[in-house]
Formats: sequence, C-alpha cells, structure tokens
Amino acid sequence: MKLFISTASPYARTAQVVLREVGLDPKLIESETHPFNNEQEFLRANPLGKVPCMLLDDGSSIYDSEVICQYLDFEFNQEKLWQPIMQSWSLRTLYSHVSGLLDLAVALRQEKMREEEKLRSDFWWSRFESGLLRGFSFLENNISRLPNDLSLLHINLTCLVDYMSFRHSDIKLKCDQVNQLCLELKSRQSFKATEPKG
Ligand SMILES: N[C@@H](CCC(=O)N[C@@H](CS)C(=O)NCC(=O)O)C(=O)O
Repeated sequence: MKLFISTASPYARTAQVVLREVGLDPKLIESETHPFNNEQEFLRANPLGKVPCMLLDDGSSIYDSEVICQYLDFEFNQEKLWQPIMQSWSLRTLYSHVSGLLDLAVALRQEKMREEEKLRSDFWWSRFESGLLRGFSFLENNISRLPNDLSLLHINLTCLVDYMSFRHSDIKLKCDQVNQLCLELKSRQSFKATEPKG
C-alpha cells in the first residue's frame, strides 16, 4: 500500500492523520510527491493528478481524500471514525460543509499564487474569502453539535483550521470555540506528526 501525499496539502493531511489514528505505520506507506512534478506512477494511480491518492497492493487505486479516509477507517478501524457521524444527515452535512471550506481555502490559495503572475481576479478572491468568513461563522455557531468521540469530521475540521493559519493567517476569523476544540485535538500525535510544511 502506498499513500501519495504532499506535506502542504490539507486533503493529504486528513489521510495522513487517519493513517496514524488507525494504527498503520506511515513510514512504510507514505510517499511524498509534488503533484506538479507529474511523476508517472502517481499519474497512473490518479489521472486527476491530485494528492492524496492511495495505491493498493493489487495495483488498484483509491481517491479522493474522503474515500481514502473511509477506506482506512472501514478496513483497519471498524469504522470507529465514521460511526459518530454516519447516523445523522445533519452531521454528514456538517462534514460536507468542512470539505467545502477546504475547497474554498485551497481555491483562495491558488488565487494568491495567480497574483504572483499578475492574474489575480478580485471577483473570485472576494467570493472565496467571503465564503470562508460565512462558513467559519456557521461552524462557530454549530460547534456544540459535534459528537464527543473523535470522528472524520473532527479530523477534517482540525486540518482546515491549521491550513487557514498556514496559508491565510491574514484572514481574521472569529471562531474561538472552533479554535479551542482544535487545540485540544492537536495534542494528538497524529496531528503533531503531520503539521503542514512547504
Ligand atoms: N477533492 C480532492 C482534492 C485534492 C486536491 O485538490 N489536492 C491538491 C493539493 S491541496 C492537488 O493535488 N492539486 C494539484 C492539481 O490540482 O493539479 C480530495 O479531497 O482529495
């Protein structure tokens, strides 16, 4: 089994955290790959050219991050990370909400990279930023709905919050309760070992 990751990708980090939480040895599985390097083995495994991607021993592959996280949890962890949210449509929606915020945060990062090429779009920049502000405000108002047990929702949320500090520290988010919850989660070894870099 091989997990293609990039240490700057918040999506890859969710899979890295789950890998550790289910007790697999990351040293034997993780392979750092910059998606822009277009390595052949990686592109064969995921023609979309995105990390994370999991190559299985039978040559088949699994992506995207949500499918990889569920695969690891189902195959190696008796679904313990999915169970706290799977029974509730409202919590599954909150999980999608966090995934949507990850998409906005990465899209805004790409917009910032375009600025270096003088291709910045004020329209998209402000649309992504206001989506993030609204989305975090919603999260702050709904944080008490999170289940007590660690779940894929907690993992995605913590990767999102850290990615915001990593790439968008200029955006002042009002989300003290979200930050407090994530601070507690970040004391886990799985998060400490996978802090964003790059
Ligand atoms: N929905 C995908 C998104 C993955 C994704 O966009 N990864 C980025 C890194 S943060 C990537 O590999 N980008 C390379 C590209 O788009 O060419 C997931 O959840 O895995």
